[in-house]
Amino acid sequence: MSENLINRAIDILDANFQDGGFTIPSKGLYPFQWKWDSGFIAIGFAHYDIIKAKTEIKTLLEAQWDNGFIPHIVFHTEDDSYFPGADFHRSDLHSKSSKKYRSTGMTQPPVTGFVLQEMYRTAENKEDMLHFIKEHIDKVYQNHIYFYENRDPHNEGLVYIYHNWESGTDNSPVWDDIWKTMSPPEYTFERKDTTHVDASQRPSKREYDHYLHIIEIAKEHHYDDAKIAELSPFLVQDPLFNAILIKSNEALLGLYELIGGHETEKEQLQRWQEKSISGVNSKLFDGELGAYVHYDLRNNIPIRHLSSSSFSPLFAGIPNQERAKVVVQTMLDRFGGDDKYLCASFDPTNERFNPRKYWRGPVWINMNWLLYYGLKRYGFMETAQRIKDDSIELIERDGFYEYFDCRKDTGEENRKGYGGGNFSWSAALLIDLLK
Ligand code: 9WN
Repeated sequence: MSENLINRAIDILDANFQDGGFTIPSKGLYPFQWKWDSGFIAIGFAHYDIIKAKTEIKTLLEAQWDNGFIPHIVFHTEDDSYFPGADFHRSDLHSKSSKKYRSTGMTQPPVTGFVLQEMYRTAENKEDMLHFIKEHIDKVYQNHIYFYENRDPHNEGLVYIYHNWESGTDNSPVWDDIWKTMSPPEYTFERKDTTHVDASQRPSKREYDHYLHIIEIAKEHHYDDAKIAELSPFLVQDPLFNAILIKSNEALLGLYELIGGHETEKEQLQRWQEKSISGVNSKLFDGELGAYVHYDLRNNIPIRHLSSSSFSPLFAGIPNQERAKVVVQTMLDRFGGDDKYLCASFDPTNERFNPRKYWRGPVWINMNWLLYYGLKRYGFMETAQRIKDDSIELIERDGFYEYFDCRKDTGEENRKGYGGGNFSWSAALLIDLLK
């Protein structure tokens, strides 16, 4: 039976792989290459088609800017079925943007470091994979330099995101308090997402006004990082983004060790690690809530809500064992009732929770995958197994959706899968969980 599921997943990934050497997240809804999707997809490919896995990462890194930045969407093709597209984002405004590929001027969680490590772990031909890693690792390291040099204005070891799309958790209720501090114009534009997916499962028009407004401000300043840090109404230190950076630092350290030499890079990575781990623990851990929270750097205030991102530091080994126990207990108490699948993207006990709306409650397979490895890392084997079983059960029941209802009994209909169908990272990470 798991063979059957794996075969279905392979069919989806192969169908979503494009001639240009990249994989779309979901046909219709997302027609380009996305940064963190690309990484998760490569992890899946590595299990059965190492050439596609390598191509995916190579293509992404080809779109890197001269300052080390890797954009969140690379617009490889002309396609007006997605909004906002290349003409809106105008990456050409930045003097160091890629001359070859049009892209957005924002990024996404820096998964590529740990993805290279996962590809090495999975590859049968280690020598060949090490050769590939040697060719590409410096670009990933440059991407980390970009973050530490441009996104940490107070030198705290914590990098900021300047847009909710950079978090990957687009319409999380965590941002609601920030939207209250802004009053963007009511833009006129044509949404495309709601032609593919029921509007009740997507962000609202007003939320999109906020999303576009932040980009307009960044564009006015030609995507200059210093100006963005000074002026963006959205400036957040995100525990998920920082945990992923830390996990990728750790992976780069291990890979440079394997390659040999590279003392300067290793020392730098070590210094970043110490600073960032202590930064996340001292600034983003909320003792009362028993987990990590976001920090609003623009308004200098912690955003005291629990989301699946609150537990993601487990993935990067950030808490000590004692604190990890507290974090897992919080997850089980607030998100883990017998009536629920793990792990809701937002606190089910909070009034802002919505089990069908995107990042406001549904279960996401990429988050479950991170949490699974995080739980295993600390030896919470029972909870790790539960999160793995829940992920498989949801996909098996309803298919390879983008996100799923966390309630075992929805009380109305029994459907649990929402958003885009035949979703690439759900397929890719399921392969990894089952292999
Ligand atoms: C904006 C591609 C991306 C994911 C994000 C997810 C969604 C885009 C959108 O789709 O965001 O980046 O248009 O809604 O939230 O995590 O990378 O799958």
